[in-house]
This record gives sequence, C-alpha cells and structure tokens, in this order.
Amino acid sequence: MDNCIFCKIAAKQIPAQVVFEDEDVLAFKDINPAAPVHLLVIPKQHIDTLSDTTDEHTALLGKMLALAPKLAREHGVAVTKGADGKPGGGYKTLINSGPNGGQEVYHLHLHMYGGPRPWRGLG
Ligand code: DGP
Repeated sequence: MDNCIFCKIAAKQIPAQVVFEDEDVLAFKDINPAAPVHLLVIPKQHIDTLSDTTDEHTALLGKMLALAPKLAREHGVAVTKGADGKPGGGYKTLINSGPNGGQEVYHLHLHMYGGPRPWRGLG
C-alpha cells in the first residue's frame, strides 16, 4: 500500500532493525520501545487491522503468534521455570485494533514486550 509505513519497512524502502524475516512475515524493533524488548511482527501483505482478516488468514495469524515465543527465546525474555517450579521471565503479546483499541499504524501488527519491569504504559 502506497502510504503505509510498515509496507515501506517490509519493502526495505525505509530502515528498521529487522530481527526475523520469511516470505510471509517480518519482525523488527519498535521505534519507541515501551519495554526493554519491544518487537513488532507484521504480515508482509497489507492488512489494515485484525478485523480485516478472514478464515484465509488463519495460518498467517498463527505464524505471527507462533513467532513470539521464538523471538522471546532469542531476546532473552522467554518464560522460565525455576528450581522450585515457579515461572519466571515472560513477555506480553498485544494487537491493537481500531481507534478504541489504541491502534496508530493501520497495518496489522503484533506487539511483543518483554524484559524487566516497569514497562511504560502497560499493565
Ligand atoms: P499501535 O499503537 O499498535 O498502532 O503501535 C504502533 C507502533 O509502531 C508504535 O509502538 C510505534 C511503532 N512505529 C511507528 N512507526 C514506526 C517506524 O517507522 N518504525 C518502527 N520500527 N516502529 C514504528
């Protein structure tokens, strides 16, 4: 899409710190991180919002979500289990959809936040 910043990142027309890429998706560092690790996972094809997806996008959405734990491991924020069996570490995944969902960039994206808290503006 002509005027879409994330399409331009996917097309390498503007720079981003890319951490993963395959034929369908791209993951890169958020320009304004709200947590020590803040990554965005986007489909390479332009989709405005999660509400614009259909059954045809199920595999793509699954791929985007399944990437989060892999990226978490690579960026040192995976969920861990201590000797006492209690979980540690961890991360948050989030998709903002539409104005009331707080979406600012209208190209579907999955946020992945992780690392030591506090994080800015996030529960
Ligand atoms: P959202 O509110 O869910 O639409 O979040 C959009 C996110 O995109 C926000 O955290 C900042 C990030 N962002 C906006 N423009 C750019 C950019 O040009 N490059 C990168 N890396 N991130 C961007």
